[in-house]
Amino acid sequence: MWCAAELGLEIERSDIGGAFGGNDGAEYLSRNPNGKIPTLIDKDYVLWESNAIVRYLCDQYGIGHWLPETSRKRGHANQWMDWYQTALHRPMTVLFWQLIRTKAENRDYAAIEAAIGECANYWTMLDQHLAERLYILGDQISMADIPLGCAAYRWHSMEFTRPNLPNFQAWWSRISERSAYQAHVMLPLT
Ligand SMILES: N[C@@H](CCC(=O)N[C@@H](CS)C(=O)NCC(=O)O)C(=O)O
Repeated sequence: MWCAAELGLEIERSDIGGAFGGNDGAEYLSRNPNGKIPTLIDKDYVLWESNAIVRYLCDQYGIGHWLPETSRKRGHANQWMDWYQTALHRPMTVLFWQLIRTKAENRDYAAIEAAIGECANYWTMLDQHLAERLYILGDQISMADIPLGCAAYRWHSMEFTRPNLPNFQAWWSRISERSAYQAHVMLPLT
């Protein structure tokens, strides 16, 4: 939704899954057999996997810097997008489930500590990468910032002690000033 808003696209959002349900019904499963969200429906075109959706939106409707113009820049954008999915997503999901969706008395604090440490190591890599860049690919925001930008909000919105990562924090502050990010990402964690 953040990506679509940045591209100026009007998308009707239907809340599915979790407390809303509906992702295990035949209609939804016929579009996305995983029963997961998100699923994008663009006229007669159906697409699932969030990063694939971001790439498609930027490719089909992207303006200027959102879809990097060279293969090499797209390579780096894809690298960081996939890195989020394959490296950060798992420990970030542990934190989200433990701290947001599990009552305090039932939490696994060893798992939480381990996940904080793992995420901190990954965020430190990004912090080093951002030492000489405003955004993940350089001077301009691009599709590469979208998955990590969403995760950065969650990282800063849960209660635990975070390491001081000045470049990462400056990047996150920059992104947090964007109205599309505020409207679609900076929402209560539930
Ligand atoms: N790799 C997939 C992950 C999809 C996924 O796990 N979605 C979760 C939310 S982040 C979901 O559908 N949860 C609702 C449920 O399982 O009922 C993507 O990025 O789209």
